[in-house]
Amino acid sequence: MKRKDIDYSLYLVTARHLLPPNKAFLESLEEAIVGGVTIVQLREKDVDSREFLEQAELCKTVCEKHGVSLIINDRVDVAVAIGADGVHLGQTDMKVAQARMMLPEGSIIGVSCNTVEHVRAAVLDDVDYIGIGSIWGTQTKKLTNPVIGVRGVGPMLEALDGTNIKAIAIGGVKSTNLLRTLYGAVSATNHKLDGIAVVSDIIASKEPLNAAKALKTILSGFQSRGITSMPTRSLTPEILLDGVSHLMEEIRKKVPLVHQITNTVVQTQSANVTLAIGASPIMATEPTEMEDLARFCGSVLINIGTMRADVVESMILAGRAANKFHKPIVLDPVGVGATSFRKNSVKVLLDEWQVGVIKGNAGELAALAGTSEVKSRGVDSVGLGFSDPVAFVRNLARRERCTVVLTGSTDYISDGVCVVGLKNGNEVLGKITGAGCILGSCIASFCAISAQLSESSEAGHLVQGDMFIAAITGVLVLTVAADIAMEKPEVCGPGTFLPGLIDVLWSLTPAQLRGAAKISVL
Ligand code: TPS
Repeated sequence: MKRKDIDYSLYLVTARHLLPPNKAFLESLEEAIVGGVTIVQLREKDVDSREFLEQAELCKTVCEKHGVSLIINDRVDVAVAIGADGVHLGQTDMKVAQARMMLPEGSIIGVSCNTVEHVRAAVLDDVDYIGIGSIWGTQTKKLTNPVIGVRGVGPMLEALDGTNIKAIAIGGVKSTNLLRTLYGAVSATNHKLDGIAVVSDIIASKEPLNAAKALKTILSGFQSRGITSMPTRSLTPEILLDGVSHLMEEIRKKVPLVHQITNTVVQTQSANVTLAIGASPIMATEPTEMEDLARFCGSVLINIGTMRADVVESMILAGRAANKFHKPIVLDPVGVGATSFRKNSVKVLLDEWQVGVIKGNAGELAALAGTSEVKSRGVDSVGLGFSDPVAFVRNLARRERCTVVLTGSTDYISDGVCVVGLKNGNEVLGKITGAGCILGSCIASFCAISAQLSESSEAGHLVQGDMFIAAITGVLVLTVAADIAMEKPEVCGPGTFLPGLIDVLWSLTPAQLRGAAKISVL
């Protein structure tokens, strides 16, 4: 087989000790291959050479029967002895150049990589593929290196740009997190994975055929949707406002439920604003009801404003369930730069699930992106903000693979390709508590209706709906309503502003919004 013909999409790494009781190794292996495994790595730890060779011969027979490649872990001598297709080398195994000298011409060489430096070395060694791991925590291998996280894969893939080296993600990958893994493990340059490798999800299964099939279905659904390619849009304010008007009309007709785990300071006003724009709020934090809620709610808002350690679990479960049912997640990382608890919690959440929209002020988004360009005080940002906010939101959206809303005197919104600037909104919004939080509720409500209207319910589509238009709608509705509310004779300050705002939200029409919207495509 020529090197380039190898299909790395579903890569099985073996582990005989993980087989369920009464399951024979070769039987399991064959079922897994029939279920869709495209390449096999025999991984034997703590066995003597004779036993390793025997197992390798047996595996080779099964693999050859089904036309899949067999790779040997670590032991180059075993690979040579049985005529395997190649070897997989860890960072502490034999060096690539040495292995290449021992192996026949055309053999596959793969290397485990945990850092960008490892990837660079693998590129210099001109290996055939790299195994990027561990993506998630795993029980299968004692990890000596840190868990990378789905969001850590992008820079490693980027280091492969311009090469022909294939990339596989490994470590805790399961059918339950595969879509999240595929969706998130993409570089800002749109370099994607060529496959995923699993041990326990297949080997420890009593039904390896079905386990492999489940993974295969998600893999092919994902590929056929081509969801990882950035959408190319040529948008004008008019086209965007058509989309906004449509969502404003539909939300009142369909009244989507919006699950909100939010700030306890502003729960009531968030719920009232949600009702006023035509959606229906559910403010619930009990971990055991998260999955049921995701089933029938249109979206979930996660706001960390008054987050406690005991709510993190609910947030994880809520987002995981939302991803499972293809419902958008809106993350409001309130004051994320203020404490390490918030910073760590947001990292956990973003690694765990694929978010649809992230909304924050300059200080919050700077903290999230890890730049020191913007300073914050408590939950507010101070100073001038970003020198190039357009590039900043676009890059963050690409990196997190979601829509990003940067709030400020101009609000910037990007889906990673297009950036719009919105200039509505009133300074009185800054004088009531939780203005940002109610904006999160507005965005989540329009994400819910957008998802509900989107017809695509294929397995490959992790985030349904048009998050970009939904976020623009959420921001415009609130900020235009704020402008109109301030014109009302009965509104004379922050106290009367909030009820006035809720009244305007309640009666705001698409035509009114169109007339007042200050939107530009940047
Ligand atoms: C292609 N490796 C990293 S995590 C892990 C292993 C064996 C355990 C995953 O188990 N890349 C390739 N082959 C390898 N052997 C490694 C990396 C090293 P589970 O799927 O049960 O979490």
